[in-house]
Amino acid sequence: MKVRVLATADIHIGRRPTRLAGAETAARYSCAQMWLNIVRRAIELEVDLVALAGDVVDHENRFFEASGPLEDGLIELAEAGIPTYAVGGNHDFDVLPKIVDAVGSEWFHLVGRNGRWEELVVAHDREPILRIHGWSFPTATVASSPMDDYRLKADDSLPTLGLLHADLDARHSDYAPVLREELLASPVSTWVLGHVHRPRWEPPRTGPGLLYTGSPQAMDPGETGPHGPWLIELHGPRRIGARQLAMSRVRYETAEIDLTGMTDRDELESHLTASVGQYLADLDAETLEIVEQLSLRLILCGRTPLSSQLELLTRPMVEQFERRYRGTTARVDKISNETLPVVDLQELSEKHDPTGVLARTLLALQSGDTSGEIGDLVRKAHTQMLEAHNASAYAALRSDSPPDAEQVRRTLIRQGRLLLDTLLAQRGPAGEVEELYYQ
Ligand SMILES: [Mn+2]
Repeated sequence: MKVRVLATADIHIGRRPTRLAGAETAARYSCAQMWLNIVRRAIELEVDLVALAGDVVDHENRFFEASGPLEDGLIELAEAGIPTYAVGGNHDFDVLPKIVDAVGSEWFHLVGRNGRWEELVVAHDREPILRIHGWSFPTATVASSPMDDYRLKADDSLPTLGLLHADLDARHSDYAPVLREELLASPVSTWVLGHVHRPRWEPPRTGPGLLYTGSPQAMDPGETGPHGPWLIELHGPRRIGARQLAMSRVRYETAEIDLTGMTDRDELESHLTASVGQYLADLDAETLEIVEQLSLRLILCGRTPLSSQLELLTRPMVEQFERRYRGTTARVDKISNETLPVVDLQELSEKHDPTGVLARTLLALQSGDTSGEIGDLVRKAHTQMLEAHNASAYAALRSDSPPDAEQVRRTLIRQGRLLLDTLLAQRGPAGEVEELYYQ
């Protein structure tokens, strides 16, 4: 028999996504609304149960704000005959037990109260269908692995779901640090984990599957990519499938835009607008259908004479830019300038400082000059590159042909440009002011 579970964690009821335009942080995209949407999806899908892996509620001081929507959802699920199993996380270790007791429903179970592992068996028409092993945070911080006390047993008579809020492979965490080996050595069919907001599913191989459901509602620019609850199907203790239902209507993304060749404000503006438009048009149809608010962080790269003015030139874009494509509205949350200035080597070569020396060397290398000092430099570099090429440590890469004089020259130019950009960036605007001052 197939068991279907709608699983999620880190709903953080009480919070709202950040960095959206004012009006849009309102009810429609709140985490409370996401919880109610998840409830309705669970009922539509007629799942056997809902599993919540902690941090369902954002904080104790959100008790009144959170308890209403949480209770409403639990009651809707109960009326549809769908039980809910939850463990407490570091955010709701205190408030979740209170809400469970307040609801007092046989349909809502807090598993592993007070940091004690607990096994519950889920039944359907009095037939056991699934075992749950769960552990709840007893306090806001837990600096040791909950797996140290895990003694529960499981066999292949029923699939077993491990429900835990924990920090995977973070040895010195205050939030229930667990090691992958500990989880994989346990007898459960799959772990459903909370705490990390980035979703990740590792199907079972030799041990259990590992699912970090991630936050169902994307809440800040760090939470990129699709977000939503997961539908887990257990066809038996070792045959498990899981897929994300990308329900978050808010999406945060980062896009890189190359500004090479841009020389004035108009060109820059139309290039940025076109690039964001293209980004939207390239999203797949399913994403466009779900995502209503796309919050973009742009990283500008390439080489442009506008490099030093970009903060000023792009400020209006961060404040006012808005572009729609079908039902999706894109806005720019932040622009990072990683462009490099266009360097005039000829002009720089007149200078009597390290950048001048480097500029003269680069001009000579680019001209193909092989006389005097430049010739010596190329020959020395060639000898050293051949030594590295023939070193026993790189024997496995020996199939590459040894560098010839032309490759050496090109490597020197590339490294010289990098060095020059680094020197110029260190000198920066402050250095220029200083120069003026002393002139
Ligand atoms: Mn947490």
